[in-house]
Amino acid sequence: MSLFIDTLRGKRGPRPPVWLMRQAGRYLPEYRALREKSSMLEMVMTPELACEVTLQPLRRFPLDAAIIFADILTPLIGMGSRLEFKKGEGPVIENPVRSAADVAKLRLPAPAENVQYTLDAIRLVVGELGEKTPLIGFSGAPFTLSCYLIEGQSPGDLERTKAMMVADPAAWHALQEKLVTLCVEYLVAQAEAGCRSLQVFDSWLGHLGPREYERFVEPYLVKVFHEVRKRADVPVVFFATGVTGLFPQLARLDAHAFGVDWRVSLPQALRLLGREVPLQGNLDPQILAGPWEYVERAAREVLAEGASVPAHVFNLGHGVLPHTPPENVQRLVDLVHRRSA
Ligand code: 1CP
Repeated sequence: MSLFIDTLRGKRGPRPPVWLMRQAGRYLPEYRALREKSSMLEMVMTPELACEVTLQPLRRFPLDAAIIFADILTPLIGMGSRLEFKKGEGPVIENPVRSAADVAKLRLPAPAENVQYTLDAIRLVVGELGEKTPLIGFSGAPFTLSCYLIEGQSPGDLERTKAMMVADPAAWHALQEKLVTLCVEYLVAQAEAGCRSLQVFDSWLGHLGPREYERFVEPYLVKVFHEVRKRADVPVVFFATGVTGLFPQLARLDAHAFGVDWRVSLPQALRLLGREVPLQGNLDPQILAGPWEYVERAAREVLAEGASVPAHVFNLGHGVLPHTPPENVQRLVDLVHRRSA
């Protein structure tokens, strides 16, 4: 039994469960120490290291879930992308996808071949965590993965992505079909390896308006949820930022719960979604990095709002920032744990 899993399935417990997006990462000195010796990709691709980094925040804080240390971009390597994480620049893909011919060249190896290192890391983490703390697996959504593949770097204003969408729809749709398969197979494989929940990250979706979302993205995202729910019996969360204007459309996804960023209140998000569904969020990560007195006030406000929606998983509205004091994370987790509904 797990408070986190029950809450995602719509069952309210004595308090909201809490985990934080990017809870493993540069704000932790023990992460930076390992990172000095290995690159980001080496850490992801070495199951023992990925397992260690996944567990680091759990050793410090009594979090209610762990998330496997990987990246939404690592499965693209097996498709043929030459991916690097460059210091100060973020991800760079040396051979971006710019044409139908580039799309045709993308391979679709099975997860056991493509991301065996992550599946092995999941088995190690699950062995360490046992029954008590569930592990979350994740994937980038087809749209956000397309943004990185096409732009070849942090997507910016999505100039080339939107150009392909409208100027070469055949290439766009062929790319989406491949990425739906990648995403579904990757998520199902993570559940089979022991993940008890899955999260789909569509971090760049907020750059689209509702009409282009409906035409170029929605059919594929619907398919991802439909297929994953058919094949894996674990709750699946959808997360994107800046998508308040797309909530009426996103509500049609067969997701167990929705992650909400800090730009909208939880009750307002629920009204826009228009259906009774558990929500996850939504403290502003920038606030968490500031003075504790204000963090406390803001966190209590999130808790109060969370009490008015069908079920609430406490989280940030986006990932933990590198300049966040670990002390604030400690106090935040304690604050949520002291809360009983
Ligand atoms: O040490 C370092 O320099 C690496 C920084 C880092 C980390 C810790 C990157 C590079 N990825 C990760 C791990 C990661 N990425 C996790 C692991 C688990 C955890 O949360 O503890 C997760 C869930 C992700 C997901 C991810 N990667 C997303 C979706 C969520 C989001 O933040 O919107 C995205 C967009 C990425 C791409 C990515 N990877 C790394 C960076 C710096 C970026 C963003 C670059 C950009 O601005 O486009």
